[in-house]
Amino acid sequence: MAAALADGRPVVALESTIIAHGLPPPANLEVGRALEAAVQEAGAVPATIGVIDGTPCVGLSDAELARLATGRAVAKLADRDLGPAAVARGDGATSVSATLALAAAAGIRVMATGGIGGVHRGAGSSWDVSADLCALRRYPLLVVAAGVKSVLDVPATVERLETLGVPVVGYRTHRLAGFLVVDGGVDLDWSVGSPGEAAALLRAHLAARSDPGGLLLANPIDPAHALDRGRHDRALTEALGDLARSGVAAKAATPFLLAALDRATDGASVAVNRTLVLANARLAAAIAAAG
Ligand code: PSU
Ligand code: MN
Repeated sequence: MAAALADGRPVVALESTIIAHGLPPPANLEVGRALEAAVQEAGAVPATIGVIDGTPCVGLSDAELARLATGRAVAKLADRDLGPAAVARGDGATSVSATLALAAAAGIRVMATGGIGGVHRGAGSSWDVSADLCALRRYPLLVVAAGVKSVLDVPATVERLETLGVPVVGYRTHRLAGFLVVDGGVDLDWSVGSPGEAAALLRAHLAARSDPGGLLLANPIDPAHALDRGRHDRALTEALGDLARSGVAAKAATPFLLAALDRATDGASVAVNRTLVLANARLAAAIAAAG
């Protein structure tokens, strides 16, 4: 991976929290491997990022990926956790924010995930806003995601991204992608239509400001594979009810909600999540290759 970067070959960063905490076993390891294969097939080098025995790894081996997918004591790491995790010498899966921090330090400019974190419902009193948002402000990468996870307060997340100065650009659409469903319910000012245009967007973004930070490219799921809107909304109501009754909060909230959606849809949400994250990895690879 380091050699690939040094040679100027296209590299795509992939996160490991979606593997360790976002998807159930055994689908999680299978998806982790499929993401790397998808990036390779699309002409780029995958760098799945995580922390092994406290050491950040930009480009996990297959054994390390399996360790994060199956381990019991794998911490969920945001960017602020990287120092403490190094001292504790434990294993950790990197969320979008920690993945961006390590990818930026390695010189990677493109990353893929499923749906980014953001403002949680009820954040007006809980103040639960994902570190993903400040990380998008901070680290100069283009992040391909199917928008914002639909369990969140999506319009509030879009407002925060505006305040933070993070561009949100639709891929072949002027509507925000809706994670498991096609439409996220928010109009976007900007759109690009091809990997080449997205690569040009990244270059222009990095050139336009002295301290550019990142940008979000929102890639909607193929309508043929999306979760049916009614089924999604019913499952979401159930999942949010489960969360409220459970008392689960803070960093456990997102994994809890994704698992609750999985239960409420008899596994359909996991299949859709797999499809959209693979599509994002393919698009990210095409953008990196076009850059
Ligand atoms: N996208 C997915 N599934 C996931 C995530 C993203 O399709 O599990 C993870 C990412 O690692 C993201 C995290 O950074 O969820 C957000 O967690 P929180 O809301 O606690 O910041
Ligand atoms: Mn949080």
